[in-house]
Amino acid sequence: MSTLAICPGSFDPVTYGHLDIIERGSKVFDHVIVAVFNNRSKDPLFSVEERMDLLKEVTKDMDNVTIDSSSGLLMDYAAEKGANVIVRGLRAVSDFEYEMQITSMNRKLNEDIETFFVMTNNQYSFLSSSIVKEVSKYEGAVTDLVPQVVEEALKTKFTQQAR
Ligand code: COD
Repeated sequence: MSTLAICPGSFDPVTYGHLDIIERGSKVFDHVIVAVFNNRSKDPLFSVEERMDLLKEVTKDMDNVTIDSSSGLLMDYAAEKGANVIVRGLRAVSDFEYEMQITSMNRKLNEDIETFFVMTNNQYSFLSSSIVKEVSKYEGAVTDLVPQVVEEALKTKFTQQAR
């Protein structure tokens, strides 16, 4: 049986932490769809299209990874795609409670789709899109945290906002 995994998230914007999880997932599962969800409770910096474009650029060398988006329920999306796995990253113990909550809910919604957790590389355990945006907003260097194309997109976005 071939395995199709969904790696869902906000990716606002994609960081090296996200890439670490996507890459690890792509080595284990036959195909990975990275799905950008339009989370209405968050106020995103980048549009869904901008986030997808950045993801496409930074995953272009991963042959079994594709980028998509959705604005519905994750489990409906996964079932529609015929996925058997959800891949989520774990940074620290602080992620655990939130992940346990959404995984339990997701399992109630569809118990045929399993969630797999991947522990990030230690060097990214503190890294989040929010931290990257905060540092970049005040013109701090985020070179070690995001790919160059993302760093440039952040600079452009904050310059536009300052006008
Ligand atoms: N190292 C490792 N993993 C990381 C790192 C890092 N430094 N940073 C982020 N990650 C992982 C996260 O753990 C997550 O697995 C993934 O990367 C994406 O992270 P984010 O922060 O971009 O995305 P989230 O966590 O905000 O995404 C939330 C969803 C969009 C998946 C969620 O809101 C959702 O499922 N929405 C759809 C609606 C739905 O079905 N809701 C019901 C859920 S009960």
